[in-house]
Amino acid sequence: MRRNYTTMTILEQIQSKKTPGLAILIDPDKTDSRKIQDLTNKIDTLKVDFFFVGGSHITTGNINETINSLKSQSKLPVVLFPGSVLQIADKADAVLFLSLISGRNPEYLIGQHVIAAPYLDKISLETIPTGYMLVDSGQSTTASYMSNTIPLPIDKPALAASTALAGELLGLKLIYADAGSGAKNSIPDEMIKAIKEKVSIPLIVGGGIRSAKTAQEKIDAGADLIVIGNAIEDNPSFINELMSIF
Ligand code: 1GP
Repeated sequence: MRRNYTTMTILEQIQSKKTPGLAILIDPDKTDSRKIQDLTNKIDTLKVDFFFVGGSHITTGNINETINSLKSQSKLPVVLFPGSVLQIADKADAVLFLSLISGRNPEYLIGQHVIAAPYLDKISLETIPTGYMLVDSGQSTTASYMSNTIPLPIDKPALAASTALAGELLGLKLIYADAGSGAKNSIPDEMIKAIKEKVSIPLIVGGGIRSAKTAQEKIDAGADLIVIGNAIEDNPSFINELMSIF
């Protein structure tokens, strides 16, 4: 069963954006309703586009409680960024249906998707086919460990561009280039430019962005949507700095 949309879908919102967007990544392990309230009080909802919710490895957090807190305190759409099928929740507005195209682990290219498909069909959640590319950030990340994949080398922009292009040719609707949560190095500007030269679908960039200057550099290089998690978790006031560029 497919949902009938009377308003723009999340994908259409991303595709039709004329200016670069910002998504705040909320890791259910590292938040609670008080922290979410503190954050939502600081947000100018005209400048933040989405909450992304998920993580490569969730232990104590609860996806549904996190979504409920976000929904009760903000009108921003909540998009799942799931580390596994266990993180799919029907209260979200959409899910990034991630195919880990930088890796060669069939479980994250198609396996988890087959497990999730009947449930996604049942709950009619907007499902956005997304090519997910992990890029080496200078240290091992939970995402590469949990997915058992080797990230793209940081100094191979052409390889990243070919991977993204293959994703687009396969029919994926978004590319998400991620250095991983808390990455030491963010995605290099040169790599972002190389990907943008090859693909026409929107490019999401995240991982290791800790300053407004770095976020601006990623936007200038061609990122359509920036994702920031740790830097805002560590210092919610960082959002004020970001507001000057979005
Ligand atoms: C991780 O891209 C996201 O998957 C965000 O990363 O937490 O380092 O901002 P950070």
